Amino acid sequence: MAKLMDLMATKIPEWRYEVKQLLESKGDSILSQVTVRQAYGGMRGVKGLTCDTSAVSPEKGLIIRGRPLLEIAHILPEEVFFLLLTGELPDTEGLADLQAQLNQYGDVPGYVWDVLDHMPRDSHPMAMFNTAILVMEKESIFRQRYDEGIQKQEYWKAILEDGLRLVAKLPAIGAGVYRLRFNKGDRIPADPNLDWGANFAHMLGLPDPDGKLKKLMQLYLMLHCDHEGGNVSAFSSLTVASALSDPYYAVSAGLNGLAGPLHGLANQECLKFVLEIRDHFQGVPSQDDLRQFVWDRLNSGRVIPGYGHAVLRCPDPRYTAFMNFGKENIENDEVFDIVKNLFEVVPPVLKEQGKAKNPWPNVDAASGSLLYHFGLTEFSFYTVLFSISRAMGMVSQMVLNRALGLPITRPKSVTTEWIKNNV
Ligand code: HAX
Repeated sequence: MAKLMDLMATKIPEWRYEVKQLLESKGDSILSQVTVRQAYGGMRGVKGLTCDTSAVSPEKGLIIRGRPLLEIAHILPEEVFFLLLTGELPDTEGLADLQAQLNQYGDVPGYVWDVLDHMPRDSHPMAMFNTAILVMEKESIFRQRYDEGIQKQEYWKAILEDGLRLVAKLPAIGAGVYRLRFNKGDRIPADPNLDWGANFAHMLGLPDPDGKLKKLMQLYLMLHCDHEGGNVSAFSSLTVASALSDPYYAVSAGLNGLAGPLHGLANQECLKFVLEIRDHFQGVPSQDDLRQFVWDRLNSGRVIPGYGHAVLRCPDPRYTAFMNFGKENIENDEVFDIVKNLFEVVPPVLKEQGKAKNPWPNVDAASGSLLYHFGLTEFSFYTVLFSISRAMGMVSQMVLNRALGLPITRPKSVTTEWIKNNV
């Protein structure tokens, strides 16, 4: 971590200076106006917060620190974590240093397993995962240093210390939840010779004779790392963090938002939908049958999981990266074939229906079929995978927000009466 911390310590004064200059020269300039529709519409499109780790372009999708996703889809999750935090990819030494830290901090306190052991056996894996994070709050270095009177300028360092310790433990917690919740037997210890993503695959304990599950996990954990600051999970966690609640509280809060079916849980819903299609047609349906099935679902008032997005207006590059992996590594698989065919069928149907502003697939449309192919078939677990990765983005954003000294989040709400009288 020394390298990461040192690099950030050299960059943060520059970033602070840049923001100070902007505030001085342009502090009162208008970023965006808010309409009544937006106030009732989830603040969609309102430009009211900043995020420097990543940006989502409607036409190009995720751009991490200026790098379009598909240009860096091959890098390891640890590398993207370094990139999110510093704006630079690590050199060999920086990567080795970060990996050594993650290995060192990877052990999960025994009381976490005691708590999880006592949760009802039918608890959702996300409830178990988020409980594990919250129960570790007593480990927070930030809270301890805050109580001792740490200077505001130094907050980010303690947040980063907490964030690294937390991120380091998430693969072991995720794999532990998997083995406990789905009766897979004892937990499997980490292998110190493996990287963060491969270790997660190893601790799941699924057969992986050709190492493809490890490769898929590295890709999965890289692709889900961040999606700017306004999505439900990022915004929730940053709001909680802005009250100076420590990263254990704040990451858990964000992930509780990720557990909703319109957000991260869509990956579980999406595979459920694809399996429903396979079972209904006893295999891969014709394009015509598939089109009718999609229409029937829409007409019954349900959404097509994995399609549409609040910001994107193009196929999600994360979907494209997953499909590229699938096309290279999967043959003769009904579930993956249905996912491929849905791409041909769903966008024209959504366009014809005319409601969804974005008819294209999002990240969740493809990921489940790949996990399913490589033996991870318990789809209620899928959002935990998403969470392990997304925690890197949340931590990076909260470190930067504290480094820039951003204040507590507090937008203003108005009553319907106020709108009637004042607009
Ligand atoms: N199927 C059917 N209808 C859809 C749709 C879809 N996939 N996507 C949007 N619509 C409908 C909306 O329900 C809305 O209908 P009403 O006016 O009747 O409420 C209308 O089209 C306009 O919605 P929108 O402005 O295009 O989309 P929103 O910004 O409101 O919502 C969602 C974006 C992602 C929530 C939405 O597209 C959706 O529900 N998709 C299916 C679920 C899904 O895949 N979620 C995962 C998103 C990615 C993510 O965050 N992963 O974590």
